[in-house]
Amino acid sequence: MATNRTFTMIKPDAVEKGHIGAILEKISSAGFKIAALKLTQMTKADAEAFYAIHSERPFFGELVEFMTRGPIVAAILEKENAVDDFRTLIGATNPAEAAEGTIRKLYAASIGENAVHGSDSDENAAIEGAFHFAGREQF
Ligand code: RTP
Ligand code: MG
Repeated sequence: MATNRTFTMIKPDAVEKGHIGAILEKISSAGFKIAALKLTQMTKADAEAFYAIHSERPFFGELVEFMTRGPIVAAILEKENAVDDFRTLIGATNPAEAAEGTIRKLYAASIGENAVHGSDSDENAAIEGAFHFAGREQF
């Protein structure tokens, strides 16, 4: 399997609770190399664009409100099979259904406030990474 990339955000709930360090440690220990990293905050327009695919879902307004309420950590991660392996590391969307030891099982409170984002395809990883990082911020 070739080395490739995924995109992640440590969401406002996990940042508020002081879990940035612990989550980055889990990510590094799982073999992901950090190719880009920053603390930032999305505007309402940013979140509406980033989550445009969910714009017709009933939770869209809540999702935009949540994702913009405080800073996030955005990162591009590199590893073999990065997209699938990262989604395994974070666990199911609903932390109640997430496997033991996963980031969402450890740090997420609910399906809405679930601590981390992980891209769902190589194509979306590239789009989402470019949404948050200029070329010169990617290593
Ligand atoms: P993500 O995109 O954040 O990695 O999460 P995911 O693929 O596991 O889940 P997705 O279906 O893409 O949903 C995106 C985010 O929307 C929020 N959500 N809330 N209240 C709800 O029923 C609900 N469902 C989804 C979550 O923050 C979810 O991660
Ligand atoms: Mg998703």
